[in-house]
Amino acid sequence: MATNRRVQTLDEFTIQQMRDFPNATGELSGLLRDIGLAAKRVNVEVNKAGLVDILGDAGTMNVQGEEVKKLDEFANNQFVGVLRHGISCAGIGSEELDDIVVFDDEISNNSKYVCLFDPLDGSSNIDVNVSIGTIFSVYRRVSKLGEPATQEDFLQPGIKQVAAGYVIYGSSTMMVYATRRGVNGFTLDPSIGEFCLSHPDIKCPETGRMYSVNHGNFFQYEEPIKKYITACQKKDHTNGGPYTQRYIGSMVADVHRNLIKGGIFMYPITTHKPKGKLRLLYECNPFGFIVQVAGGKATNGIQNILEVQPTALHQRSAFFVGSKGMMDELETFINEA
Ligand code: AHM
Repeated sequence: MATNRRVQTLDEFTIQQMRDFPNATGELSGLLRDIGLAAKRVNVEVNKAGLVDILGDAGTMNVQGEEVKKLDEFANNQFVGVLRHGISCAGIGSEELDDIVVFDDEISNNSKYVCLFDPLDGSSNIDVNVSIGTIFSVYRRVSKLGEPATQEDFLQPGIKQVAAGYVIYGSSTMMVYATRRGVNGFTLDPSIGEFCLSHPDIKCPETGRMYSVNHGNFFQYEEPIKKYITACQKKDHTNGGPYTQRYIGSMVADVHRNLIKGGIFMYPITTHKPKGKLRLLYECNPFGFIVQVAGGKATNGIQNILEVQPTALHQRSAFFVGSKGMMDELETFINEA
């Protein structure tokens, strides 16, 4: 079979990017490679999730007599494991763990970066075969090199991210990551077990026609949000008809679709969740960074999400993210109020 296009793998791509910076140490490329490796391992298990009934429920023994781990626990262990054994990461924060984990050894203490991640977001969707994902975020340490990483390294505003990305375990498995230079998407080619560049230089469409929000919470939202959602529904044929509502309840899948096709994703505060549901460090900041690098916008309803100074690892936040035009529209409703 003749191929007329040279496929570029994730490793080749990150190394090529590194070559543009003669002083680069390759640590970031190494970190992204480690994340890609953990993602491939998680992907294998996610693909087997439908077999859980025949292989054994989480927490039970499977037919081989091995204990079946919950997938989110498995995913967490994979990411912690590869980053601990790699040479590019001084410590991690995970949505699954109460505290940061500092890799206090000579090599890790000399690593420039720390990494925050949600190892398996939307995991309640696994049982019904809906796409789920991993979200990650990379910061340059502010603590002294040569010493163990500290909490301060993790509590930096999102604007300080060096890179952020996500892996979507969907109809195909993709890794999308952003640095300040751009957003690029890689699809896993199962025949060679490599992520291959499939979506170079992703740009979020200037505007879109899809809004993603949990409609069941409508009556719990604040007035400007209710008004904006109603306006999305009331658009008539003179302005292209009503917007389409799309909400899977798996943020990685919802934001990925809106990033590619244009749209807005909202998780506002509700009367039951007055601080919001999503986590600032593990969910909002990485997506805020990716979408803004791609030309979109992301806020907590008041300010750019990336400017919020975090005060706690598991801090929650309201979150609005998407195409610039739709975010501007939403802001007019918020500002009027
Ligand atoms: P999780 O951390 O329990 O998986 O929750 C995060 C998920 C997001 O992926 C998704 O956008 C949101 O929760 C859906 O919440 P809701 O069911 O309240 O609409």
